[in-house]
This record gives sequence, C-alpha cells and structure tokens, in this order.
Amino acid sequence: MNQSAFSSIFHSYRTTFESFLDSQTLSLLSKYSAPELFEAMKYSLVAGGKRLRPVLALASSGGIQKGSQNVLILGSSLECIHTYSLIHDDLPSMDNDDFRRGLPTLHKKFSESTAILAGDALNSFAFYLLSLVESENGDFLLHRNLLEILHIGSGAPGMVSGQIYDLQMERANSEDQNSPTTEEKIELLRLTHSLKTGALIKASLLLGNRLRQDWKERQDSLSKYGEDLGLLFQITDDILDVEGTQESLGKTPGKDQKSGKTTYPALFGLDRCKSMVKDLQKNLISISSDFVSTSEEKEFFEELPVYIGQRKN
Ligand code: GRG
Repeated sequence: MNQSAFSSIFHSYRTTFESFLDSQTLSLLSKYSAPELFEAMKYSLVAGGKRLRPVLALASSGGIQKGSQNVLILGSSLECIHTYSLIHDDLPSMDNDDFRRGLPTLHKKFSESTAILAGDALNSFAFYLLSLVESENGDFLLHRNLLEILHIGSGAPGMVSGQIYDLQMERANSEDQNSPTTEEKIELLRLTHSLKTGALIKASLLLGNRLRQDWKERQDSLSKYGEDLGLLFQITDDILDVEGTQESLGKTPGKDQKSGKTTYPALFGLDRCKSMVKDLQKNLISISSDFVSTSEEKEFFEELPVYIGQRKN
C-alpha cells in the first residue's frame, strides 16, 4: 500500500484538470452566458471539491497524455453535471442546505431562481461539451457512445431517478401507515445509492475508457469497479454524516439522522458499515487486476478504494 504515490498521481490529474477548467472551460462558458448566470455557475464550479469524477476519467483513459484535450473536455462535462446536481440538491425543495464546500450554497448567495437556472444551464452545457471531443480514425460511433454513457449516468436511467427514489424513501419514512419493512428499505436504499451516486461515478470511468483503442475489452470490469466504488463512496458519505464535523465536511453534518433519513448506518449500524467498507475495498483491489495494464494504473486503482474509504470530506 502506497498512499503517497497515489496522492501524487491524484494531485497531478486534479491540477491538470483544474487549469483546463479555469482557462478553457470557463472562458467558453462565459461566451454564451448572461453575466449573472455566468457568475452563478462560476461560483459553484470553482468552489473547490475533490474533482473526483474528472480524475476518474483521466485515470481510466490511461493518464495524462501530451496533446490530448479530449479527456479534459470529458472531465469538464462531468464536473458540470456534478455541480448542477449539488446546486439542485441543496435547494429548499430538496435538501435545503445552507453550506456546500465551506461556502454559502448558491441559492443563499444569489437567489433560488438563479440557482435553478444555473443548474439547468450547466446540465445542457455538459452535453454540448461532448460535441467538442475530436475523434480519430473515423470513429463514427464515438460521440454516440459518449452521449449514451453520460445520459445513462446523469439522467433518467441514473442520477435523476436515484434522487426521486431518495425523495420517495423520505416520504415513506414520514408516513405512519404502509411504512416499508426493513428488507424493502435495504432494497430501495441499494437502488437509490447505485443510481444517485454510483451511476455518475461509473459513467466517469466509462467515459475516460471510451477514448482508448482497447475500450471494449475493459468495459465490463470497469463497470463492476465503478458500481462497487459508488457503493463504497456512499457508505463512507453516510458514515461521515454521523462522524464528520462542519469544518472537515464544509457542510452541515448530522442532517441524515435529524431528518430520520434511511441510510446505511441507520439500517446496519456503524460497525457493520465499517466492515462493509473493508470488504468493498478488498473486492475493488481484486476487480482492478482485470483491467489495469501500467504501473501507474495499478497504483491508482488499488489505492483509490483506500483513499475513498478514509476520506474526511
Ligand atoms: C438534484 C438531479 C439531482 C440530483 C442530486 C448527486 C445528488 C443527486 C445529490 C448530491 C447530494 C449528496 C450529498 C449525495 C451523496 C454523494 C455525493 C454526490 C456527495 C458529493 O460528492 P463529492 O464528495 O463532492 O465528490 P465534492 O465537493 O468533493 O465535489
């Protein structure tokens, strides 16, 4: 186990992505936006965050290759989708949060209507960005595949349905009659998490991978890796809501428990969740051996589950 080698790979992917976002993506976005809309989108896009999804796309594409802007365009697209989902999730009609990434949420800083519109514009900009990916060797299927992967991860087949199931679970918990059994709750929680969080994480890996010549051979094992990584990410997120602080998280902790939300710790208890984290970490290392080919990839994909399971925000 070598977390410091992993950290330096993660850091180099993240800084490469952030300089592209600051120089290329934001200037393109500003070209097409009303000034107030741009300021709102920029406020959320540059607020920090781990940049996990762009980093995953970079890692699954084979790392940073000279002259290849394609994967940075894909990373920007993923970060636009992720940022829009956080903006909308924080709205009064959804989670009603005042803080995100240590700053006032967008609707608090600007207004609720501006936050809705900024999320809408980021969502469509993410799909426009895919049109800027350049294909080589007459690969006519490339754009069709990229659009499909992003749609499955972020739209009705993925994240948005996950959010609907999440809201349904909350409603069911607040109603006295016909409340679901524990088995039904576990089943719905699994589905919610795999769609709400896991689908975009899996899409990040599949988008980067689609830029490679050998993308077909790696697709199935990367999908499995993405599904388990999404689950690991979400169980850790639920644990952090119980054990994290406002300072480390940059948002209000303890909200799940307060609102009686169905979460992994609520259903299984913290100890069982921590052993699930360990099992998932082992499983992920084993799946990674099916697709890694270089020493950098091996380092990254074996250490990533450790990083995700130990993260503090
Ligand atoms: C509103 C359509 C719509 C979807 C919302 C993803 C989502 C669905 C809501 C986000 C709320 C949330 C806390 C989900 C749990 C997992 C998650 C996505 C956490 C935040 O992602 P990080 O930790 O964030 O990658 P940073 O700030 O590092 O970018």
